Amino acid sequence: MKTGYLGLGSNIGNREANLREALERLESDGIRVVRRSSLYETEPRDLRDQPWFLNAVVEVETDLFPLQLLAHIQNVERAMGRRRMTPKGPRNIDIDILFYGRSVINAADLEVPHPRIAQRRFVLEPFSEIAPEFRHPLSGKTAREMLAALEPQGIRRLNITV
Ligand code: PH2
Ligand code: MG
Ligand code: MG
Repeated sequence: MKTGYLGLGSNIGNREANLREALERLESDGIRVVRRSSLYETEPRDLRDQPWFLNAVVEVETDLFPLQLLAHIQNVERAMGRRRMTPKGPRNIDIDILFYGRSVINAADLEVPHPRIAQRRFVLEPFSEIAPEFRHPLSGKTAREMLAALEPQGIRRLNITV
């Protein structure tokens, strides 16, 4: 059994309903959601000209191996009608593997830890809420430390968990 962290995002349609539907679909044989952050309304990063996102982070316990977990996540995204669109552009649902235990994975279609965690407030704020002392396996920095080192970015915590 491994502990993993997933980042969820949506900026199209009913964003909150999309995140909740994704969590419901994620929970199945071999994967259990054990902690949930608040919802955060966040300024779009990378591609700036798109609607604001709702983001959240969850902790999961899973028997799946990393590529099995990825396949399961992609099935959920597909079941929710996610189409391939502009890279980093608008999407009704996005589920990213942030961490898989303390594993470092460099496969063709899966990089773990997610390579942009340390630059993203929309990941680090919800992540620090549920795992402030988790250490990044490569940098050795805790979630709290990575967050403290980051410049301001538009973000607002909603008073509800995902
Ligand atoms: N996801 C991206 C690109 N930019 N910006 C915010 N605020 N939230 C996201 O989830 C997000 C983004 C690519 O996956
Ligand atoms: Mg993403
Ligand atoms: Mg993704």
